[in-house]
Amino acid sequence: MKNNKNLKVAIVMGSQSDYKTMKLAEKVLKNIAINFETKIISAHRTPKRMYDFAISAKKNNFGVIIAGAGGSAHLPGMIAALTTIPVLGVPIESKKLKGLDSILSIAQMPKGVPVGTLAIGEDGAINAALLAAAIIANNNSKVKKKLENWRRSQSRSVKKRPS
Ligand code: RP5
Repeated sequence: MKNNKNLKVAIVMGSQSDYKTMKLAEKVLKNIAINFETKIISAHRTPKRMYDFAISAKKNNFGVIIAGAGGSAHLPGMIAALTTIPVLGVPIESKKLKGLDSILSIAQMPKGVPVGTLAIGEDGAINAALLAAAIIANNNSKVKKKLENWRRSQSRSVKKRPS
């Protein structure tokens, strides 16, 4: 890793069809001013692209990888097998099983290669970005402040009474 202070986040996803969910992660990272790169990488359709990305992620200065995948969702686990950079998996809501297939595939990693699994769909994408920010914040005080501001503004946005 070149510079511990300026680690980037990678947002990868198995298909163009995942982008409507994963773009919410981009939105949060933009808001917290974290550098990121977004790519389509499929474990089964573009295995070489996945391999090349994962083995060069450290030298490319990525500090966290967010991987969204749906169905038989092996992308996060396969990337995690190839690098020790923390991998956060976002289970995409699949058409047939509403994301139950995705979340079980991502969460049920056998011991030895962990993937941090978030909620199915949009909530998962947003929380993956917030968790990535929290990991980056450990070594980056600017990001830490931005994340704390984000939380404060969320609290302020909650009305005291329903209307
Ligand atoms: C997975 O298959 C992708 O992550 C996507 O969620 C799912 C369906 O892909 P498409 O058939 O829409 O390209 O690899």
